[in-house]
This record gives sequence, C-alpha cells and structure tokens, in this order.
Amino acid sequence: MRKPMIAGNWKLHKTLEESSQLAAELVQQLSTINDRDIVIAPVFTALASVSKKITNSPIQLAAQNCYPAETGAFTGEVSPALLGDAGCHYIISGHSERRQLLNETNQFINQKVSATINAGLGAILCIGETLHERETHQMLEVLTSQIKEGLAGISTTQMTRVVIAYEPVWAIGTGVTAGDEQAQEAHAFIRGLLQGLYSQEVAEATRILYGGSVKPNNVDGLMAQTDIDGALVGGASLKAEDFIRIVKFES
Ligand code: G2H
Repeated sequence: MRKPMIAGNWKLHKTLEESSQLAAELVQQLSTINDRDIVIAPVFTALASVSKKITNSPIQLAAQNCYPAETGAFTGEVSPALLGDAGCHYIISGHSERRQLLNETNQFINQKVSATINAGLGAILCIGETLHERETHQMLEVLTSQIKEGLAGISTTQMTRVVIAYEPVWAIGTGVTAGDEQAQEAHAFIRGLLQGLYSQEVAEATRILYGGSVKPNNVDGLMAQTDIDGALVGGASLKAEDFIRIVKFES
C-alpha cells in the first residue's frame, strides 16, 4: 500500500513571520495524523525557521528547488546537502513554473533528482503537459520523455526515494482542475511507464501525486482514484483551514 502524501508548495509567498505562523497552525491542527505524509515547501529564507516550528510534529519540510552540485563556485545556488542541513526531507524538481520561466530541461532536472537522492533526501519530480501539447495529442509523448529523461540513471533502489507529481500545466493556478477520471488516466499511464522502465513492484510502490488547483472541494474525488496517491497543492496550501481540509481528505 502506498502511503498518501499531501504536499504544500508555498511558491514565492509569505514572510518569515507569516511562514512561522502558518507552520505553527498546521502543527497544532495536524499533530495526530500518521496515516499520510504531510509536507510543506516554504521559500528558502523560511526553511530553517519553519523547520524549528515543525520539529516533533508529523509535518516534513521540502525545498522548492536545488542546484545539482555539492559545493563550489555556483553563486546564488543551494545544494541538496545544505537543504538537508536546513531540515529538508524532500526537494521538488521540475516544477512547470521553472521549466517555463527558467527554461529548465529534463536533463538538468534529472541532475537535480540524482543529486537529491545522493544527498539522502526524497525527490519530488514534477511532470505535466501544456494545453497546447494536450490539444495537439503530444501529451503521452511529453509525459514519456519527462519520466524517462527525468529518471535517467536512477536505480530501482533509488526509486524508493522518488515521488512523482503529475501537474497538467493548464490546471496550475488557473482554478481549472483535471477531472477525476482525466487525472486518473494520466496517473495510470505514468504508472505504466514506471512498470516498463523498472518493474511492476516499483510501479506499485511509487507515489504519484496530482497537482493543479487542488482545493478542499475537489480533493476527495481526486483521492478516490486508484492511481492518485496524494496532492501537490499550491494556492490552497497558503491558508491553514484549506490545507488542513485537504490533508484530511476522505476517500
Ligand atoms: C501546481 C500547484 C502546486 P496550484 O503548481 O504545485 O499549484 O494548486 O496553485 O495550482
């Protein structure tokens, strides 16, 4: 059985004080939950302080990005090991905002996934097609290359540290969510890819999260789908009440 994961991606939101306050509220309301993983990804500057707030709680910390080098002349970048040092358990790589705004390629994202795993952390690899790719019937091809190239060189053993997040770009921050069945179809396809690349065992053990306008009113339907193992939540993770309801999904 795959343990569900609900991850909040705070993106570029919240000051230090606001981040600590939200983390404290989540700790208070979610302290008894142990049947699902709860992850939050604040901005870099808030990682260390949020880490202190969530100590001894079931909430785990994630970074929104990393640079795939251990150390060196890489001005402005942060390594997976330093993110681990700041309290992170996971690092998100391949978010569509970075693919689009910063031209990140599957190859670069693959280096980040690999560096994250080598630093002993969990990698959340985001993939997803744009509206144009979906409408021009390139969706399966795009997802296939994002998975194949994003996971190049990652071994079966290392796959225990990988979580996939399927985020159709047209559903991100738009208020448009993929329908439950539409999302399920994409997740089943991705699981099939993992089976082909690795094995049935790996495919069955790997968590595939859905992301893209997940809200309190649509999470239950999504989580009821066979191949949806959790959610990567953006906008709705910024408000304690909404994120708590999403974490407490019923399916
Ligand atoms: C997708 C998601 C979180 P939102 O980017 O990664 O954001 O829930 O705001 O669509």
